Amino acid sequence: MKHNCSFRDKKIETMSREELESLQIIKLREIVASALKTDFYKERLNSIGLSDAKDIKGFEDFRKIPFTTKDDLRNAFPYGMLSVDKKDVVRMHASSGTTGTPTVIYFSQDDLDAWTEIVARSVVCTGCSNSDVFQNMMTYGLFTGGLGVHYGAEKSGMMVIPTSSGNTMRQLKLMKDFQTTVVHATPSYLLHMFHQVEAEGFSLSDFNLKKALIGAEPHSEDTRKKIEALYGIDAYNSYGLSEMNGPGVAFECEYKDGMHVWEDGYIAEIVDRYTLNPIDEGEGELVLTNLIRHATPILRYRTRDLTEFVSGDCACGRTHRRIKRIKGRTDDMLIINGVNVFPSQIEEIIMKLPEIGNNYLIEVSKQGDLDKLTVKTEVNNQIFTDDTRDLNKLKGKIKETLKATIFINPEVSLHETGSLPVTQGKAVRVIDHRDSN
Ligand code: DLL
Repeated sequence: MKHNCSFRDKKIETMSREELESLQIIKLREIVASALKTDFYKERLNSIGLSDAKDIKGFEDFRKIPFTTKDDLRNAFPYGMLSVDKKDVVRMHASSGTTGTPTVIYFSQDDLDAWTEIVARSVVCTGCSNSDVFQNMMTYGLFTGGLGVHYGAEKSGMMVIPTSSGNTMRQLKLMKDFQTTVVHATPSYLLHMFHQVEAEGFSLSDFNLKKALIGAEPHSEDTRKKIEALYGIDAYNSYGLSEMNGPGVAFECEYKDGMHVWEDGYIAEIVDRYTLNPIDEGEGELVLTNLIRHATPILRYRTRDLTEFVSGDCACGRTHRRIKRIKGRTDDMLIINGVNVFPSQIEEIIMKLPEIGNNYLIEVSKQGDLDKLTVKTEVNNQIFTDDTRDLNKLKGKIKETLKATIFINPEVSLHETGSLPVTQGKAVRVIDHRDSN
């Protein structure tokens, strides 16, 4: 394999640890100053005696800041985390909350510029250059994967084809017509797309694909290798979350040996998943602080993602620390074809319907290479009459309501009261048949 390491900003990407850490502290003070302008952080930071960002002298002070959680963001909905005047906000994105309330993030133009720069750096770090044609197959919309990568990819000089997700026939046609060299997609979608190539009347030799940037959902090293072998390309892991802007938090370089966390943009900590104390070695929960988004500052955010730091230096020469691929989550959030869903969201929706009984079960499985969500629910027995129209109507209603809220088209099956399994003790509501390792 050819290693052709290129830097976008060599000075920043190869800073010494000392330089990086002093830059982080400077940026931290600026972001804490913005945080103190929000109702939420003003109260939270004042409660630990922090009322002036200048009081942050180093990492010791930083570690006194309490963690921020998804629930905090949800409780601050819609504007409790906003630190600037609404007229200075130019974009918002949102992702699933644990219940119906989404978590929302706002960007000023400066915030978007900083994010764009970091995404441009990320794609260059995988070897992309202005001679590439980049097809962005991630959803454009509230999800950050589409628009977030779009501007960074443009900034890197690539020609961007903004296809968004879905419509495989059209994706393949555009890949052929414009000789796309790089795609950005979820790994599950790329596996799925491969099986459509022949079915849609194409052959691999029609394409000029060289690379795939894959992320937004957990996947194994074997999945990466499978994608690489099927298409004859290199695939690079990309990690991010909307609370930290979206994609561009951590990216693999050409050596594919862990993802570099851009430490001039984020402070990464790994904490013991039980004690929540920061650890330098071993697996734990990733906690991130966003140093570059001032309109919605988020400090010490518990991502719930499990990973560990990669030790040693990377052969590419970048000094920004690397994290290993995400091993799992510490909460029950499911990622279904790249879309985040909490079981509590599903429960909230179905339990509002009067026909629904007490027990339900959520099953996630693989259908081909894509994930499939099945919601099995007990219903009042009156509905099981000879007339199946009532049943089908109810099924349709549940499907539609779920689809409108969680953006996933589930299979729904209805069961007689008392027929779904009941577990002793804590109810088991979710069975995940996928193998995510
Ligand atoms: O998934 C942002 C993104 C878009 C990342 C495109 C990469 C590419 P959210 O919808 O907020 O944001 O979901 C964030 O997805 O906390 C992880 O659990 C999971 N996740 C994201 N990237 C990876 C990855 C986007 N490379 C949540 N490996 C995160 C494993 C990932 N899990």
